[in-house]
Amino acid sequence: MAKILCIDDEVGVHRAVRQALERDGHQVTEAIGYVAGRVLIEAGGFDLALVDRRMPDGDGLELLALLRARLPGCIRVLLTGYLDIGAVLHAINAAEVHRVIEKPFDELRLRHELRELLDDGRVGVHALRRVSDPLEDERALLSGLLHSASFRLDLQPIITASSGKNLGFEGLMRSAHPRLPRPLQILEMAERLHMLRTVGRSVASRAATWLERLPAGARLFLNVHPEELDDMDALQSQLEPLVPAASRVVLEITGACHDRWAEVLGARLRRLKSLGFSLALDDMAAGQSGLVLLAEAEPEYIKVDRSIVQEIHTSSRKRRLVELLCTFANMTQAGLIAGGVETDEEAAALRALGVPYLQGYLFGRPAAEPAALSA
Ligand code: G
Ligand code: MN
Repeated sequence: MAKILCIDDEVGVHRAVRQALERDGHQVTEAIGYVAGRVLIEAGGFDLALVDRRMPDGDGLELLALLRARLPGCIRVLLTGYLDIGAVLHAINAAEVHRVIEKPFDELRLRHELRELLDDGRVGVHALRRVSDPLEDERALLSGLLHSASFRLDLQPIITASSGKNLGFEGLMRSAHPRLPRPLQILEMAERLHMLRTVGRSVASRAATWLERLPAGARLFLNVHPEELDDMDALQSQLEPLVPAASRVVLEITGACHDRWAEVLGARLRRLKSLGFSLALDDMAAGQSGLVLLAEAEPEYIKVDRSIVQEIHTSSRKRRLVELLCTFANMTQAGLIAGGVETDEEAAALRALGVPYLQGYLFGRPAAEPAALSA
């Protein structure tokens, strides 16, 4: 924590400085104008001073000279709206200022500059340690990853059971980042930092690129995070790059966790449909509220969860359940997709039950360059 003196005639500047620096745990003392500043400098006890160049009742450069004489250990920063080159150069040459910050400044930049100054032993302040903001470091890490090539949208094929042809692909996030290798880690971090939208935008832009490459008839299935449905305006703007190709895009809504707003869900999902997107109900049978969604969402596709598909050939109850879903899907003109198919036995049992679409490692893992596209 550093004791910071801010001398400026504008109340708005004080507010911005206080807001920025108190976040880093600093104690900010305000002086409105030259005269008030002079009094506080005489009183002393500051580690760093921010001084405005031009104030109605006096010149900030004079105060900087005074600071240097009275409080030589105090770091001196000149705030100036007009880059008054001559006077500023003079001040720097006379070693009256350590740094010049031009107004208006943004909060992050101010914090960054002051941290550098407070960290820098050469300006004579040894007692101060950098107070780092772990949240900000994490935000920078995540944002860096999302904008880099280490963050990918890999594609896994979904095939038509009868012909073996591709219905399309599900886009799945993948990361090559050593600190955040798993998609779930990325989502958890994004949730915590309120950055799900940044993730969504990054996925949408990669999806738009894929749509340019996929065969015209192929569908692209994309997972929508439940929290994204809380703010439909934000979701719509996030999906904007995909709207021109919306008829080829299927948004997967998970059936696992929508209890808290089942009543409003229908209207929200209709809005996505009105933009031209199709819907798939994901993780059917894995969560607790899938049935409500089957009624509310009127999905074009229903995806049966891996937990039901696994070892289905050995369980008559699992087969009866899939049979039931097959009937429901047929009656509502929805396509049933069985996910997580790993073995020939599972695939054979699903085909025998009449499941029209299959997805799983047996047919292809999520890949950065799916075989079906290079063929
Ligand atoms: O819930 P959702 O269907 O979106 O989950 C997709 C996840 O399931 C992805 O992480 C994908 O890699 C994984 N997955 C896809 N196919 C299989 C499979 O055949 N077996 C297993 N264990 N996981 C799979
Ligand atoms: Mn999915």
